[in-house]
Amino acid sequence: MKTEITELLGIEYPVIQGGMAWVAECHLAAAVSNAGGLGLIAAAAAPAEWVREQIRKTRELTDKPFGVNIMLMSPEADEVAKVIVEEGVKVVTTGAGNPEKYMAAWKETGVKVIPVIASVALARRMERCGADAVVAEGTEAGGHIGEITTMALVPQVVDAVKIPVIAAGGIADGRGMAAAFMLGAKGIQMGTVFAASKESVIHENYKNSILKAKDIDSRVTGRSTGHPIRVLRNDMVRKYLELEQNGADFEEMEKLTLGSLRRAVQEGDAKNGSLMAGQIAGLVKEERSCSDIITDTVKKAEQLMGVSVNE
Ligand code: TUI
Repeated sequence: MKTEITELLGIEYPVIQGGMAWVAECHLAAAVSNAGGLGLIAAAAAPAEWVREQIRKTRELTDKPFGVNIMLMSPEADEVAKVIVEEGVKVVTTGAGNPEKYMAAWKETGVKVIPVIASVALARRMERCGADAVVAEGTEAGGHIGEITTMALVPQVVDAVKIPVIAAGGIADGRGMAAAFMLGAKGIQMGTVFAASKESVIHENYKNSILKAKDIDSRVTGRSTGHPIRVLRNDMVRKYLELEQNGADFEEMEKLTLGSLRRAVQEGDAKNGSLMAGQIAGLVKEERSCSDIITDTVKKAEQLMGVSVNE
């Protein structure tokens, strides 16, 4: 399946893995890349040296292209930006901010830069400062989100920029992929379905929470603090939303969420951990390999579109 994205990145299928904090490490990244997509290591708030180590480990597990996702709110972001250059990483995606100050250094060394954006304004700005593509991520996505749905955001971003657009948020199968192409996207990014894949190293309780989730099981915490995060509902989320509704102060709410993603991913605390996942979790019913996920998704999308995407 050839599109501007497969050509830009030198990959077989225009499928990118989401940069999921604590979830997207070397094994998942390599599995997605080996399956013909673009695997990503999520730098999240991890130390830059951890990212370097993960890059080197991923290279041992795959000879295909892979990338690093930088979470721009991380205090380590400056250091991670340097590690990307030093280690010769080919692709970087960014989230939760504006990566402008790193663009010149990355472009100079030939790193392909794909910011994840949630608005037309940021997409335009990223194109002006040299982005190679953008991921337009709708509010259906898991984790830190914007306001606009994928259905409304993708065509508006497609009309606003000339660089290729990758659609994200609410996509977990070939129907979602075909819909994204109809909106003008040249590729898709999926997170939740890969978090629940066989190669994902997250605790089985977290995986089971995704597999069990229904359509209405996600909630958004942090709307009042300006950091909206989509997670699956549990005891912690109920308490958080109660505090938020009662106008509790930031520190009180922060106490609940501090370390909560690690508690979910590593300890399997499905009650008090932060189970970041998208609204599409209800569609993810079984643990499949990354290769099965990608080939099923692409096959179904091609069948629905009736043509190969380059025609
Ligand atoms: O970044 C994501 N998803 C994430 S990051 C994350 S880790 C985290 N943990 C706690 C608090 C915050 C983050 C978990 N999930 N997706 C990409 C994304 N970026 N969605 C929305 C945005 C975004 C939002 C505002 C990008 C830029 C922006 O404003 C930039 C500006 O300065 O204008």
